[in-house]
Amino acid sequence: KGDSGLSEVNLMKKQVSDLEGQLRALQASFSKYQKVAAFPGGRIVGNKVFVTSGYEGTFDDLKQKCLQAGGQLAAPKNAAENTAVQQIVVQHNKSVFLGVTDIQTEGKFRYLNGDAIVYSNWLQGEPNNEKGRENCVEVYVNGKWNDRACGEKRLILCEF
Ligand code: 289
Ligand code: CA
Repeated sequence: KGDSGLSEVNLMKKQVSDLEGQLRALQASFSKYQKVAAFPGGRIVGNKVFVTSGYEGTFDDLKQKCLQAGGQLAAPKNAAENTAVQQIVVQHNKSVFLGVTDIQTEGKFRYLNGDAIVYSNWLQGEPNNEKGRENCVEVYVNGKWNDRACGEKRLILCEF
C-alpha cells in the first residue's frame, strides 16, 4: 500500500498542476475576449458586458435582436452600470431603449423577465406616460431616463 499510496499522491499532484495550467490558459483567454467584447465601444461592468452594433429600431425589434445574439436589452441595475450605458449613449450621441417597460401594468416598470426594477434614474418629472402611450424607457446623454413610445426608433444596446 505504501508505494501505491505515494504514486497516487504523485498522480493527484500532476492532475492539480495540469488543472492549474488549464485555468491559467482559460484566464488568459477570457481576459483577451473581454477586451474584444469592449472594443471599440463596449463597456464591461463586473460580469456584465454592454455592446451596441450601431443598429437602430423599435423596442420589439431591438429586443428580438439582442435575444437572437444570446443577450438581452441593456437593463442597468446600479449607478455604475447606468454610467456605462450613458457613456455608450454619449459616444454615439443616440439614446438607447432599455430592457424595462410598464407594458404589463401602467406605471409599474419591470425588467423583461417580469421582475420589478431595483434601480432607476428618471429625469425629474418622468415617467409621465405622455399622451398615454409611453411604455418603454430611453436613456438620454445625461444618463437620465425618460419613458417613451415603444414604436420610436432608438440605438440598440444589448447586455451579455
Ligand atoms: O412625445 C413626447 C416625447 O417627445 C417627450 O416629450 C418631452 O420631452 C417630455 O414630455 C417627455 O416626457 C416625453 O416623453
Ligand atoms: Ca416621458
